[in-house]
Amino acid sequence: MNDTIFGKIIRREIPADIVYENADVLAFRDLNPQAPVHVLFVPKRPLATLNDAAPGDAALLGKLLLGAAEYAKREGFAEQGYRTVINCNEDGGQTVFHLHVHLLAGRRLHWPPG
Ligand code: DGP
Repeated sequence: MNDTIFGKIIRREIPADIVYENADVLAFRDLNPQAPVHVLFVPKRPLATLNDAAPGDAALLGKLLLGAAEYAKREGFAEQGYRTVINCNEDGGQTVFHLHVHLLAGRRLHWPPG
């Protein structure tokens, strides 16, 4: 896949407010937050979209969600609640083509999102 701004963040070529990291996952605050907590969990090994994930990526996809839950517990808002979202392609509103999980928290989130 082509490189993206998230690849540059992973390689520390451009700055980001990194809040969580493990061997496979990096997480940093969204530049345009939609909630008091808005963090993006990205795989260090890039996939462009969820459509590009293969069965062999199942563990990596799970690690993104487990990372989000671990962060929520660590930061103390897991019990209060949060939302995880993956946008895919045009109708999903995806703008950066390096798969990422949005973690939103810190306010009551509306549903359906519209
Ligand atoms: P999506 O629309 O699902 O592709 O989400 C992309 C998000 O990435 C969007 O909420 C804004 C965020 N974003 C875009 N460029 C940057 C950047 O350079 N740094 C950070 N921290 N976030 C970015």
